Amino acid sequence: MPRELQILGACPLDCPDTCSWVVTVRDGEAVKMRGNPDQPYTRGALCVKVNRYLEQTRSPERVLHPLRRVGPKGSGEFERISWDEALQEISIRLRAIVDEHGGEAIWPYVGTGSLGYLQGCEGIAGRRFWNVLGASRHRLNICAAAGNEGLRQVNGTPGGMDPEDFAHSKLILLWGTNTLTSGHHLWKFVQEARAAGAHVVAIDPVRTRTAEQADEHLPIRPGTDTALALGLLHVVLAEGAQDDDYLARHTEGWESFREEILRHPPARVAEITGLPEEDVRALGLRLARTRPTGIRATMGIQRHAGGGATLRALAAIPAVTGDWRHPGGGLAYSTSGHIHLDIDTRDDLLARPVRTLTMTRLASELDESVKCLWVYAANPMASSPDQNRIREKLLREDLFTVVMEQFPTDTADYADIVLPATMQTEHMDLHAGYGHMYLLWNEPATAPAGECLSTTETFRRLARHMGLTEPSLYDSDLELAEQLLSSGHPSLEGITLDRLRKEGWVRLNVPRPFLPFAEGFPTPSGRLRFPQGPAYVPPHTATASRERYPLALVTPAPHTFLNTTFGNNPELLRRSGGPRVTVNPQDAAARGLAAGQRVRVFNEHGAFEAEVEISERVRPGVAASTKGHWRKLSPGGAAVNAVVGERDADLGRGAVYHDNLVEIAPL
Ligand SMILES: Nc1nc2c(c(=O)[nH]1)N[C@H]1C(S)=C(S)[C@@H](COP(=O)(O)OP(=O)(O)OC[C@H]3O[C@@H](n4cnc5c(=O)[nH]c(N)nc54)[C@H](O)[C@@H]3O)O[C@H]1N2
Ligand SMILES: Nc1nc2c(c(=O)[nH]1)N[C@H]1C(S)=C(S)[C@@H](COP(=O)(O)OP(=O)(O)OC[C@H]3O[C@@H](n4cnc5c(=O)[nH]c(N)nc54)[C@H](O)[C@@H]3O)O[C@H]1N2
Ligand code: SF4
Ligand SMILES: [Mo]
Repeated sequence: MPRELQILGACPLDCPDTCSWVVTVRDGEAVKMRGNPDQPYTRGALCVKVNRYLEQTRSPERVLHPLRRVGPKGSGEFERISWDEALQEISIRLRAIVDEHGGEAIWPYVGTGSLGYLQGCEGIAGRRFWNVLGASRHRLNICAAAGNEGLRQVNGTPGGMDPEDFAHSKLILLWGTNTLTSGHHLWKFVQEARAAGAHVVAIDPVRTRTAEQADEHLPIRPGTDTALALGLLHVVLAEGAQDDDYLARHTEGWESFREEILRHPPARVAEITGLPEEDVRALGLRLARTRPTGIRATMGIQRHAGGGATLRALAAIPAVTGDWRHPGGGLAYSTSGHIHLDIDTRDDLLARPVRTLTMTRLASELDESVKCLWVYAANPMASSPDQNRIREKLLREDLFTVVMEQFPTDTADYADIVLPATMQTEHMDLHAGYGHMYLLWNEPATAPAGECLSTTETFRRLARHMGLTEPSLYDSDLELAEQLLSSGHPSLEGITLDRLRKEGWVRLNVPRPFLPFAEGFPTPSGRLRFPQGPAYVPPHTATASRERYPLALVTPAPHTFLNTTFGNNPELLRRSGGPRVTVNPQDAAARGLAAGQRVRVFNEHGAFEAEVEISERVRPGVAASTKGHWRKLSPGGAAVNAVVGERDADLGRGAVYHDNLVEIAPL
């Protein structure tokens, strides 16, 4: 009789949905993975990508043992070595670097490949080890830094609505978010609201699959959303629909923000946003008259010069309308602000203060002062801005590069040592969704493939090999999980590790419906702080010269990959259709482009090749491609981040992936 087990786990990927999954294990082998039907947010479905997760764990391409470079950097030529040899070589190199140059010569570059609190970027993984060595800090600003900071300034936290409460909304604004691609589990709550009569509006320069399903689509000019927010509020004030009582009791800085709103009548906003004035007015009226209105904005909308200002402006809307009082009203950006785990990275172990290096600035900050680049759960060669310059930096002979990976990525090709990493079915982890209100436990379903090790185990072994004596470097995964859950915050009351392991997922201990700001905000004064001064920060594409590079390129999430993860899955790669760029028929005609033609997309930073798609789905003056394609699997050996610049957004040093100018020409 084969022994069959059902193991509860969680999707580790950087997606708001953090699904609960069930893995069927037969005779020690994972044979089936499905979405957990009992979990209220997952409700039995994963997604087109993760439906292939088990296939990926068995991929013949997986890195299964430590590797040492034998060819030139970037060649991807490696020889197999043992873990002992790898740890020995790494120990010697790290010791020499610390002795000669100090710990700050090490850049621990962790990415978003896993959001786990044990194995991934949200938690402890490696950080105590780096503190003992005195390594530089890593600013993980690649995804949500500008928006987080903007919301902290206004609301005191990036946290907002419980996304499940969209079921109660009467008007839903899907604002710069492609729900059906980048976190589709929200859709059932949108549909519930719709069944009860809600109106759904998508605000996006691209007619995405989400925009197509919405009741209304406003094809806004990229980076101008702050102006639209002000214009909608202008109509709300003209209608006298502001909630004066809420404004008086729970906000500050209203008078000056009100003046700023009054400077943005719909006619002016129409000019900035490229939307018809009557559409701005009509949506403003709808907003004025519909309670509750729920706004969904996620990460994409902030990838502009004014990304922080945009989230500040969006946060102002429910404060003016008083929507925070009602279930289904408010703004849902990320629930991460409601997660209060105790992430004790033991910063007290640092002997002295150290510098911080910035994730999106790898191309410029990977200079001679960095002697070791240690990449884990990241694929910067494909994901980070200014790809060509990163490549040059990674070629430096005296740079010692270690990459912990599951696959031979574009980045792994530049490693001196590659360490084989476990996948989610092979290690344990603790997760919290950033698009829902649950904690999840991931129990390993199988033994690790080959000689793969988890992040936590790799750092424990390395610490032992280096003879480090700090006891907390040796805490087991279960001990770390207990520590994480021990913050004492009321939202974790009753959530024990035992319970999590047994049940797989547990809702945070918060009321339902969840009205986080009905009675005030987590700011020092307890009041929301309206933005002061000029609210609108124009995008780069509006302030830079468009003479040589006239098209505004946006590069959002692809349907078939998650960032560059799955970019090597043969079926998903086939379904993606390869690198594409979509332009409006007017822009295609001006360049003599024919549908399906191979083109070069280029600017002062570099170029990539793509197949051109000609469609009214993008507004004139805009070109749309996606992130996620691997360089080495793309025609021409370059991908979209070859044309993305290293500029910072206005707040948090956020990235500007949707705010670049390009030109397109036939190949
Ligand atoms: N399938 C899939 N899902 C993913 C990911 C993936 O790669 N693939 N990535 C994950 C990660 S890491 C993240 S951070 C999230 C990202 O997911 P989202 O937050 O949805 O962000 P994007 O896909 O970058 O952009 C969303 C939409 O915003 C539009 N947009 C771009 N600029 C503007 C603008 O200035 N104004 C407005 N109104 N709209 C604009 C784009 O056209 C796009 O349709 O998704 C996660 N989920
Ligand atoms: N043009 C453009 N570029 C973008 C964006 C955009 O909108 N446009 N979006 C940006 C955003 S939002 C993000 S979040 C970043 C993401 O950029 P990165 O953080 O670099 O994420 P990925 O590209 O998914 O690469 C993650 C890698 O981690 C590996 N991995 C997964 N789990 C583990 C693990 O447990 N251990 C180890 N050692 N490795 C693991 C995977 O195999 C994968 O190769 O990309 C950014 N890049
Ligand atoms: S990528 Fe998102 S939707 Fe897909 S399984 Fe993971 S959490 Fe769920
Ligand atoms: Mo992200």
